[in-house]
Amino acid sequence: MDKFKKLIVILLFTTLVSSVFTLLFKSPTPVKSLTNTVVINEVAWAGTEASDADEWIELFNATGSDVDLTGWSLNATDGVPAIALNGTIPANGFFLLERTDDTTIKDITANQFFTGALGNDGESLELRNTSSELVDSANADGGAWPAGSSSPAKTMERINPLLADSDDNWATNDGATINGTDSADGTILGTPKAANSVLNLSITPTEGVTPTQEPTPIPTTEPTAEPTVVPTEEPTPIPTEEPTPIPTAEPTAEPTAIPTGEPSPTLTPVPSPQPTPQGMVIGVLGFGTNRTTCRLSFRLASFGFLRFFLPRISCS
Ligand SMILES: [Ca+2]
Ligand SMILES: [Ca+2]
Ligand SMILES: [Ca+2]
Repeated sequence: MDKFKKLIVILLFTTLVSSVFTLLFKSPTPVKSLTNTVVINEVAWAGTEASDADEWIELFNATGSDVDLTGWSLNATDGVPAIALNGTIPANGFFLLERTDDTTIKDITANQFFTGALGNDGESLELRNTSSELVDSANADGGAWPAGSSSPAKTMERINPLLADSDDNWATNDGATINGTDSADGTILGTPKAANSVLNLSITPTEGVTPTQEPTPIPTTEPTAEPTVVPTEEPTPIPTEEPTPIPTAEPTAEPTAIPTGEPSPTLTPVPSPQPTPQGMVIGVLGFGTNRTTCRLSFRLASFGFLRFFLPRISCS
């Protein structure tokens, strides 16, 4: 049993040692090139308003890690200036090179000094790493500087530090976004150790990886609002005139019957022969109770078409 236990221990130990050796001597993952991770970000080739000799250059580290620039170089292709860099540029930070001394930008401390003038007619600058690999450039195609001005002394600023050097990727400081003072306490028309006035991209660098250009989102056209149907005004009903009742003809007065023709004469009834009154007393004969009264009366009599009264005397 003891021999068996010893065998187990030996096997386990061997396996452990083998694993450790595998981890220790495993071929390291190749580090990606730092090309384009540190860029030439701003060039004050015209100096400052205080002095055209007060030139300065700003580098920018587009990665999330500090980069040791020692052993790197920043040279003009014509040989002046030729700067052997020394120092570290912080992650997403700046590295300021002032010409001659620290008063070029009075209120900001330089990371390094250099000598040799930057020609105002144009220079081609190259940034190379310790292996002399070209990391970045400024005005690589030569000729005049693509941006910046000498009067007033405005710097040449990189627009997008993640894009390669090209004339289109440089612009003149806008004169509004500025910082720093020159040796005469004047304003510097540039942005030493600060974001460029013309910067148009926010960067999110990935450590140790060559930053690819941040895809600028294609601005989608603002969706036009769903065309809202403009509510047509509720048509206000045109008030129809209250129909005025057609006046019915006033009932005409009961037409009075127009008497036609001559009124027929009403026949006056022929008085029937009235009994003659008792008549007029014409005399009394006798006395007392034996008295006789005689009266004269008339009686209507007719004879053919003639009519006349006949006198009559009666006594009683
Ligand atoms: Ca300074
Ligand atoms: Ca110059
Ligand atoms: Ca700047």
